[in-house]
Amino acid sequence: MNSKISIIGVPMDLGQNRRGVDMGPSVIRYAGIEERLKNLGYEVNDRGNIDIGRPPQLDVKNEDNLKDLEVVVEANQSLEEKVSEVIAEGDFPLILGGDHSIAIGTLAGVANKADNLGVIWYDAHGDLNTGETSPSGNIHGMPLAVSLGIGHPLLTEIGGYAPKIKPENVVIIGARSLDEGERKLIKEKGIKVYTMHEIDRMGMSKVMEEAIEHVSKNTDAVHLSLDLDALDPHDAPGVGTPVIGGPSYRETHLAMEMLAEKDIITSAEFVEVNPILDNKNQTAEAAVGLVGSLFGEKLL
Ligand code: HAR
Ligand code: MN
Ligand code: MN
Ligand code: MN
Repeated sequence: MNSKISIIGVPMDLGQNRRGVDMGPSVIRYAGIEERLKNLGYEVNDRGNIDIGRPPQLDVKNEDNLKDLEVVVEANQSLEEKVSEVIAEGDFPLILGGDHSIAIGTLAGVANKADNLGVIWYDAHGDLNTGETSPSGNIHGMPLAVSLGIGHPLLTEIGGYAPKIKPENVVIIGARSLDEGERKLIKEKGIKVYTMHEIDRMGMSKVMEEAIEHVSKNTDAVHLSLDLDALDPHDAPGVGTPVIGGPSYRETHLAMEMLAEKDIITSAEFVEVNPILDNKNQTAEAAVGLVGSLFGEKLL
């Protein structure tokens, strides 16, 4: 693992309806992320937050069924630049959300420097909607589609190129809420998905073995995009769109440990922590625990 980590906060809450997720970066910092990583021997550079040029809250969909498109585009452009800068300086980019729409900018920055980027999308949702298929118009339900080059050109062209990733290099883990259009896209593109059904049947250990194999094949870098709503709401209540029946903290922890063992992750983001909906910062603390295991923390 890279010994230098740069943290970038993205206080974005315009990709969805519930305010509060903009405080995600603050509460994850408060839960001790920097100290946790320093204790593991990493050099940590907290680069502060991306500025979100934020208009009055309208939550109005434009004619393409996209809420707050312009602000989301602008923030993701700044994020793309910041992530590119961090990678150019040789650091591991660790991004703290903010809602999941920020993965658009993260992936734009990360894929800039990789020829074939693998992606692990750990999420209760597929985030494969477009303005046409989205039931909500919320851009946080679209970043994986956007990164595959599918969606509004203002989003897909962030960073000045598209697509960022190829469907065969993506693995979705933990899915249990997929919309009609997302299912269609998964089949059309042949995207590898481990839903809760496969996790229940195979166990997390086997799922991760296969997932790691899948994203390491033919790739030169691997990004982890971890949406805290992937976890069961018992273990991560502080998220805007909880879905019952998810992997536990323990199972997710094991997934992170297996990624650390294989040492394949070259960038990561932890998103969707909403302290207003949380129980005494439990979800931010879970996020920090998972970051610890991703970066090699061991009990003995
Ligand atoms: N699929 C639904 C939509 O597009 C709900 C998406 C919820 N999204 C997230 N991201 N929290 O995973 O509106
Ligand atoms: Mn998501
Ligand atoms: Mn590339
Ligand atoms: Mn989700």
